[in-house]
Amino acid sequence: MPKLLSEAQIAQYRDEGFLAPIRIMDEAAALLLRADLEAVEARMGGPLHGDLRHKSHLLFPFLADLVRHPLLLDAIEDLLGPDLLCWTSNFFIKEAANPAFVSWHQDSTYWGLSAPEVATAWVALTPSNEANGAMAVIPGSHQLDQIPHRDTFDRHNLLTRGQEVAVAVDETKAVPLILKPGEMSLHHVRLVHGSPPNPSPDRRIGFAIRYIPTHIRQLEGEDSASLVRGTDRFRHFELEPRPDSEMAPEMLALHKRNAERSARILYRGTGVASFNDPQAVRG
Ligand SMILES: O=C(O)CCC(=O)C(=O)O
Repeated sequence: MPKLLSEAQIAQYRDEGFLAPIRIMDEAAALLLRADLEAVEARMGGPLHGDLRHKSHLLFPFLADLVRHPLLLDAIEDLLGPDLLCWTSNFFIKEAANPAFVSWHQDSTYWGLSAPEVATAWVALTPSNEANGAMAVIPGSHQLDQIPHRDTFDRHNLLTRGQEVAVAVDETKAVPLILKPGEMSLHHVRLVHGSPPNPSPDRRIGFAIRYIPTHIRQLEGEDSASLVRGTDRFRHFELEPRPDSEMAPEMLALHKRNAERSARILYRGTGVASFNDPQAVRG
């Protein structure tokens, strides 16, 4: 008996590689999360940047709660089973009237994970629609194997290497994932997806949370993750503690070490050393 999704939604995810929209909180609660983020940015004197956009749930309690949101985890459990790690999270913030975009890609390309049992919950903190650069997906493309990608390092591309699929994408098949604040989409790690720039007068903010079942391994080096539901009988990842205050010194140290480790995995073979490197366009 599934916990949140219907049998039809689970079948749709298996066949098409995505689901949207799924409401996990009301609009007011999502706008409060946006306010939490923007209060952090006001304290920092500018938009969240570099490393701080990744695994931010290790630094900010409101995001530690979001990656453990019970309804969200119910949906993920319906797809991946009861023992769940949050492997990472990434803010995808497109500023108002800004050229930032995301090229067509499969998430699996550089993540180094042992099997494509990885689901992303992309949680909308603002509307995400065709007017502000919503993510679009190619239904069923997750059933392809890993597709070759080329790195572009385009400075407006929000991906680590500006990677894009090295084959033609039939954009006539693309489906935009239209979300209101408090809704999420779910997508499979092999699904081809991307998003155009945001020409609108407001920011478009999505928080992408990557979940794996505990039996998955990291094949490209040491890695860590947060146990968010069930038990971890495998211990393939170093388990991360939950933060209880904002940017606590010990969590900042852990986050820095993790960022260095993930940069080694994600940028392997490129000469780029960290998410803060000027070439590391994401963030
Ligand atoms: O936020 C976007 O527009 C793209 C997000 C994305 O590529 C992802 O969540 O994997």
